[in-house]
Parts: sequence; C-alpha cells; structure tokens
Amino acid sequence: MNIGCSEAVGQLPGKRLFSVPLLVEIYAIDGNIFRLKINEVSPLKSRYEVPDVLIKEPTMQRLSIAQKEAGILVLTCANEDCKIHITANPFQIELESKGETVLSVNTNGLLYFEHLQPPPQNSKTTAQKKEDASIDSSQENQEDLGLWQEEFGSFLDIKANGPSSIGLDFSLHGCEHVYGIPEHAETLLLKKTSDDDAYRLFNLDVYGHKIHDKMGIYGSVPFLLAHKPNRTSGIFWLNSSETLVEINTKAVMEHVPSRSPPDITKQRVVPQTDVRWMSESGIIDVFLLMGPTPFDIFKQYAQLTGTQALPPLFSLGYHQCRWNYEDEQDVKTVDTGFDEHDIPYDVIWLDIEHTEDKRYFTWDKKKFQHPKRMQELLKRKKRKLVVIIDPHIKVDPMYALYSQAKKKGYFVKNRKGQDFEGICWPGSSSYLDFTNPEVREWYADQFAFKSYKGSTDILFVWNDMNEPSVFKGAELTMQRDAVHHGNWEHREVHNLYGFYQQMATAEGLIKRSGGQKRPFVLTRSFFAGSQKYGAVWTGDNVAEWSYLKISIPMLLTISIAGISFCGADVGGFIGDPEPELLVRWYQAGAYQPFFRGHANIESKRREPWLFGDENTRIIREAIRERYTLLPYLYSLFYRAHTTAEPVMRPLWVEFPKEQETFGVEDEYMLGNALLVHPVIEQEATTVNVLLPGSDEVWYDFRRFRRLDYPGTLKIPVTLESIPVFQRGGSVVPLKTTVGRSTEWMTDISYELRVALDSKDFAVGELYLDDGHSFQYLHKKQFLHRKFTFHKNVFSSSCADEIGQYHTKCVVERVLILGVEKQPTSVTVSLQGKRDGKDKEVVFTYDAKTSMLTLEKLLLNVGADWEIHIK
Ligand code: MIG
Repeated sequence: MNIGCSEAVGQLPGKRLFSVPLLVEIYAIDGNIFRLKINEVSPLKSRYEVPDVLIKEPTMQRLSIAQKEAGILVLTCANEDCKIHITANPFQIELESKGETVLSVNTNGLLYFEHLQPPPQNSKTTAQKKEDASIDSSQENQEDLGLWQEEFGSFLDIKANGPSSIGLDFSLHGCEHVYGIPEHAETLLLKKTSDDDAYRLFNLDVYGHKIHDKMGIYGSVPFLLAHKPNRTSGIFWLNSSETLVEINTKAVMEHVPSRSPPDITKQRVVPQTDVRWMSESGIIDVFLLMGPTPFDIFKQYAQLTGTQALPPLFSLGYHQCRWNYEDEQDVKTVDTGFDEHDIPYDVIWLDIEHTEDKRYFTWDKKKFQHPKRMQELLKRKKRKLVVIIDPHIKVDPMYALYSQAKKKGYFVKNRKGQDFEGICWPGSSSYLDFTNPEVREWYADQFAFKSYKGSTDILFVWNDMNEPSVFKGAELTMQRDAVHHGNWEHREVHNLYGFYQQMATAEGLIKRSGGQKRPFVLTRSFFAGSQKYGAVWTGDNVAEWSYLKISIPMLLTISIAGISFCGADVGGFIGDPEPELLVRWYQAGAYQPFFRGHANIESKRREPWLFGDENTRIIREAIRERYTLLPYLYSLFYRAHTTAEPVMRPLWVEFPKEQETFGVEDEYMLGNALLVHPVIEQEATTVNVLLPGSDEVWYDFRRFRRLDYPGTLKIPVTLESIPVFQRGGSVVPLKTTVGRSTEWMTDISYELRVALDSKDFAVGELYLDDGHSFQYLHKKQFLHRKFTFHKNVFSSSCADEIGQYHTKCVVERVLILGVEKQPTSVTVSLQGKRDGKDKEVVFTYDAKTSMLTLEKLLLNVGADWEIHIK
C-alpha cells in the first residue's frame, strides 16, 4: 500500500533549498513479513534496486484501514494479529503484533535520502570533463564537487550520479540481543557500536583479517536478527552497496497497560536496541520479519531469499586442499597417503598454480599434462577433484576466454568506457561482468566438457577472489566508478559480485550434466541468497588458537543468515599450526558443515599423517567420526534445504527462553540433537560446558554416560576428546563404520542412537537419496524416515509418503540411552508381516550407563518396523 509521501530536503548548487517528494510503500507479505520501500517519486535517473536476490515477487496481503485521521493511519493485516501505526509528523511507523509493539521505524528520526541532483556547474559538466577540466575554484563549487568525487589515497572516485546515500533507523523493543550481518571476524552477539566503529558490509579481500574487527571482509548478508525470550524478529536490508550498521542498546521506560484502576499506568524499565542502517546508494527496501520463533524467522528469510541448496553427499565428506598440490604425482601421492593411513577423504583440491599462468579453465602443461588421466584415477577411487576458478581474466589476446569476452564486451568497464583493467594473479586482468545475464550464460557454458578441456564429471569448482579482489586497487577492490551492465556503477552492485559468479558457476555445472547432477561450488564472497548456489568459507584465517576460537561464532552468524553450508580452513590458512592446534582444529571441523583442511603456499606441508603416529591416530579418529555422522548431517542439510533450519545453530535458537544461552558462542547445536563444545584452548584439561534447559536430559555422545544435572559442567578432556552431547528426546542416525570416501559407504549399515528424555520419549529422522542427482526433486526418489521411541516401543515409519527410494541398506544396531532397567525381552515385528512371529532380538544392557544395545538387527532402512522392549 502506498501510504503517502515524505520529503527529502536538498540543496542545489546555487544554495537554493528545495525538497523532493519521496514515495513510501508498505506491504504486508504472507508469512508475517512487512516490506517498506522508500524511493524518490521521480528521481533524475532510476536508482538501483537489487535484482536476482529475492526468489520471487513476494505475495502480498491485503491491509485494511482501521483508523485514519489527520497525520495518523492505522492499518491491520488480514489475520488482524498485526497492526501498523503510521504517523506523518514526525514520520514514524510502529509494527504491533498481538498487542505488543515489536519494532518501530524512524524513532530516532534518522531517515535520510540524498536525492539525485544535476551535477554542479550545471549541465555542461560531465564526469569526464570534471576530471581534467580546470574547475571553478570558488569555495562553493569545491564543496559541491566534494560530493561528486572523493579521493581514496591515490584513487579518485567520480560519482556519476553524485551523492545518493540513504539511511533509516529501527528500534527493537525489549531486545538487547542482536545477531547476524556477516561477515566479520567477530563475536556471535553483535556489539554496541561507537563513533567510527559501525559494522561495515563491504566485501573485501583481507589477508589474515584481524579478529574483533567490524570492518567488512569477504561476504555480506544485510540481515540482522533480534531476540528476546518471547520473540525473535529480523531486519533484512536489501541493498548491495557499501552499508554501515550502527547498534545501540539502551534501557527505556515502558508503559505497562493496566486495566484497574484505569488511570494509573505502571512503568517498567526494558531494554531497547536501536539499529541504524546506512547505504552508499540505491533505495530503501527493507523487510521486517516478525517471527515470532527463531525458526519462523529462518523460514521467513528463506521465503524471500531461498534455502540452502542440497549439497551432493561427497561434499559433506572431508576435503584436502593446499596452495598448492604441485603436480599429478603430488596429487597421486597425497591421495594414496589417505589410504595408507586409513583416513577417509572425498576431495582433493587444486589451487591457482595448476593453471597455465593463472589462465582459469586451463592446465599447466608441465605439471598437469594428463588432467583426465588424473581424474580417472581419482574416479576409480570414488573421489573428486575441485579446481579454483577466479573471476579475473588475464589480459592476453591469445587466451581464448579473454579474447572472446573482450570481443563480446563482457568485461566490467571503467568510467571512460574501456574495459576495466586491474592487477591480480595473472598480472594485468579484466573482470567478467557477472551482473549481466548474458555473461553468466556464456560463463556457464565454459564448464561444458567440450569447452573446458581436461575436465570430467568429477571436477567441481572453487570461486576465490570474487569480492572482487584487485591488487593495488583502493582497499584491494574494484573502483566504485567502474561500470557494469545496464550502466550501473560498481558502487551499486559491489556486494553482489561474488554472488553472481557463484550463481553462474553453479548453473554451469548443472548445465554440463544435462540438468542431472547437483553442483558443488565453494565461494569466498557472498551475499544474501548465496545459499542457493553452494558453500562458503571464511577465507584467509591464521594458524593460531584465536582463529580457531573465532571460527565458531563466525560460522554461527553465517548459518543464521541463511547460509548453512559454511566452514573455516582447518589448521588455519596462514602460518604453521603446532600439532596440538591442528588436532583440535580437525576435531572442531569434523562437526562443522563444510570440512576442509587448507594451507598457504608458504606453509609447511600438513597432510594429516605428518605429525607423528599419535597425532595421526587422533586426526584419523576425528575424520572417521565425521564419516559415521554423515547420515545425520545429510538429514540436517535436507531440513535446511526444505524448511530453512540452519544446520549449525546457536544455543539460543534451540533454547529461546533460556537467557543464559543468548551469548554462548563457544558451543553450539548441530541440528536439534547434538551439542558440540570443541576444545579451543591450548593444553586444555577441562572444558566448561553449558547444558541448557532445566528439564532436559543430556548424554555424553561418545561414552553414553547420562549427565544428570543440566547447567554448567566441568568436563575433563584429553587430546582425544571432542566434547559432544546428545539431547534426551532425540534419535541420531549414524553409519556403523566408515569407507574410503562417502561413495564407498552407500551400503554400510546404520546405527541409530536413541537418547531418551525425562518422559522416556525420543524422536528423530533420516533422509536418504542417491546423493548426487536431482532425482529426489524431479522423481521423488528419496527416503524420509521417522524414528520414534514411545512407551517402550521403538518404531520406524515413513515421514514423507511421496518419497520412494530403493535401498538394500539396513539398520544393524540400535543404542538406547537412558533405559532405567534391564529388559526381560526385546522383540521386533515387521509391519505387513504380522504373522505373530515376532523375532527375538539379541540385546545387552549396561546398568552403569543405562544403555541398551540391540545388535544384528538387519532391518531394512526403508521398511516399517517396531521394536518392543519389555
Ligand atoms: O590471497 O588462490 O583465500 O584460500 O589458497 C591468495 C590462492 C589467494 C586466497 C584464498 C586462499 C587461496 C589463495 N587465495
């Protein structure tokens, strides 16, 4: 609904005050979301509105007018739970849900909108002329010009449209805990900002980025979550130019409505968080997500930007990377090393040195003479290859990719209209303009087997340097006045550049398989919605304990901002980890969504077996544990894909009423069943683990012991320990053993880990499909099973009748934790075979751990069955 006009005041060069009308639009969107759009009614040129991030035009709901008087408008939503109060003077909007004011807009009056103006010196001045022409040196003109061009060191940024920034403030009532807006090497809980210290969203290549810094690094998701015990809400600021976010929490007096006596209003002190967003350009387009639960927020955000793509199963295995694996022999030796040391792994990676002088899509002719042969070897071992493909293209007329793109005009231009050239790995380079759909299509075609010589269907892709990184550029990135498709300046689309490259790459991989296979693409730069195209990692971290520690809140923040498939370089990219740190990092990574060991070109070799037998053994254990956990992880990814639940979640998401969890960032939940507290301190002998929830029961995931008292426990640890706890009430599906890679494990049987809650109940699920194709989607070839323990019956039933998938795989073992006394008999009955012949089951009971073990079950994982315990 267009609710009227506000005004932006501006100044013409001649110092004449004038104002332009703004159009304010408010929409109610299905699913408890509001959208607020503010733009000039008739800007001199159209202003940038972020395309391609929303997965569809949101479905709008009717708003009806509940009250209308001079300067006041009250609107109600169809369900009448929500009300919007709008006042004209001062311009403010309040969103109310179920009688509670959740969020208000412009409370601090910080709405601003630099409307477009004609350039100074009237019409005869164009950006180009300004650069070289001698400029009227009167002070007035200098000031005006100052708004049209800015110096960054030796760089001059000429703004084609002049100043065009925007900003607005929001107040979150009753909230003092806010989260989100990755990417920063920062705590999970967002901090108050002081002057010059706003959270910055501006994608940059920051080698060895500092910890506890609000400056932007590789990716940006302008999505903030606010939480208080009875409600989670969210603000999604859809803008891809440089954005700053200021946060201020304060205590305010709130009126408590009381009925009797009517004229006495009580007051109480409540927290309030004010969040101010500012962007360099574009329009104000903001989505206000009303929750009320954390999972509602995730759904609402996914409704706008999409869910996590379902990864191919192999990509959830362990990845071995380094800058660089030198040549084919090196690849072969490392690959064999894993077998010799009995360590599973799925993917070996090649960094930039594998190419012919950093010409992507090519191979170094000496070191990688027979790329296909190398891939065939890996394929026989049921493993994959990932190669790096950066967005910069070497300026070299002999390089087909370059000359074609040049001829077609596919590069980003500089402000003079020539191809932008910057320095990057290959030397002088131009940058593909991925914002152009035609360029993306062409780029996607480069992945076709016949175009990409030496590639096979086990080759997948890694997009790096896509902030974009430009050596010797201002802040190591592209000039803001570079020009993209549609004549948009780089400043408008900056934070979207990496998003588009990953989009085009993922499309290319799908296309080359004739639409059959799921892609895998890792990207360093990302934006809201990148989850649809693959995985992200946190870039160039350092082999120091502090970076291991910060990786947890960084990944949690990325996860709640919609991108579940994320990880940090295991071991730390820069430098050389001491063995203890490396071991601890493997243990942490084994329980994180994307699990890749990586190292800098200057770092010593660090394949898992290079640190002595004992460390090799412990790393092997951690990686093997990851592989046994894959059925659970894969099922979590299916949930992320279908219902937008983050795989890795902050504790508060699972325990939204427990205040003590709100700031926890040294442990987290993996799904709703496992609490993980990685050891991140050097020479730790104990860790303090918070097991939340007063009526929860927790079990040690590896020793099965029941931990009777929730609260903070001091848990002794050795170098082998990975403190993981299973929540009572859950069932976790595992594999009984591991294979050399995920593909070797298809037929390995399952173990179900059942952990009873205080009511002797548990429920869990398993998702299963072929692991690599889109048949789960197009032909519904999948299994989705539900396991329930209730009244001493453990049963397997179908969770989704639509899915069909044939498997010979069986459940071999069931471990039930928290069984009070030894049963006298355990029998199993297969549904549909009710011939009265229930089979006896072999069981053992351990009174010390109160664990019941059922073995040699051989129950088909797709069948319905019941196990009766008496
Ligand atoms: O700054 O391609 O973050 O993972 O190994 C160096 C070489 C460029 C940065 C990536 C890193 C990768 C490296 N790249």
